Amino acid sequence: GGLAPCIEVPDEVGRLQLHWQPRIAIDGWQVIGAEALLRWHHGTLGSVPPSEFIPIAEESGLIEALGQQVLARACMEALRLPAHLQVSVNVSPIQLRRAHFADSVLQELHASGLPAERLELEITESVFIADATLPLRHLHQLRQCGVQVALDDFGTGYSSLAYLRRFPFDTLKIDRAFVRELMSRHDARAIVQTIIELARTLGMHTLAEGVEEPAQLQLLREAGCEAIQGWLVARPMPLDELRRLLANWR
Ligand code: G
Ligand code: G
Ligand code: MN
Ligand code: NA
Repeated sequence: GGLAPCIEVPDEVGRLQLHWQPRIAIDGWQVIGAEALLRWHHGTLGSVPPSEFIPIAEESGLIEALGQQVLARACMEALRLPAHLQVSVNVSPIQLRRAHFADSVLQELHASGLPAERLELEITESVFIADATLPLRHLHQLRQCGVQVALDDFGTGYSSLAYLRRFPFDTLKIDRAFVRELMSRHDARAIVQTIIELARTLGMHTLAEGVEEPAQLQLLREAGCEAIQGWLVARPMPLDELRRLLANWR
């Protein structure tokens, strides 16, 4: 298909850029970290969203090299952010099925000098659709070394609750589908409240994504959510822009 031949050209890697979206503690409004989101600027196609090129990279097997590039760059850029900020990197389930995934992450941390505690990997529930033995072994190894692990898009999978028994995630990221309906749907509100209580019981942190309106923030605060990410605070932006934002933070 259309994009596949383009993305296999190695030169394209040069047009890949990380954008950073800050995350904020609801209580105190400090920036506690930022999520790295990949952007691809194609010469003729313009800006191609990750929702289009990530699946192609996954199908073509290019995701392993791409994921490694993202990790390397994220670690390097993280060193130009304040040391108390954690950086989150999205990881494809395909990456987690490679024999040397954990080793390559540790190698990247070592090469960059970024402390393991500053790195958070975001895993999606789709990891659990197939046999998760190897992915879980990688995650356990990394977590033992201090790397944090978050469950992204929580609540959208088939049996989300069962996944929580399979790995001690550090953070649950409440999917923005629930946040979007927080004001309009009573069931969304009940689900979010339940996720937050569950996370607290299990000793996990909570973060709501896709927060766009003050009213959503208010409900999340009342529900006891710890942190948010979303356009209400800031859109994803290049590193230098994030550094400026942090310099002028209230
Ligand atoms: O920025 P947003 O449109 O930026 O991202 C869309 C989707 O692409 C999200 O589900 C996000 O997790 C995913 N994504 C963004 N960057 C990366 C990346 O570096 N690796 C992987 N595997 N997914 C990413
Ligand atoms: O699946 P993941 O959480 O990694 O995806 C992050 C995606 O969410 C990115 O595409 C990012 O650009 C997008 N995003 C971040 N904040 C908001 C927001 O407040 N509203 C909406 N609609 N999308 C957002
Ligand atoms: Mn994510
Ligand atoms: Na998400």
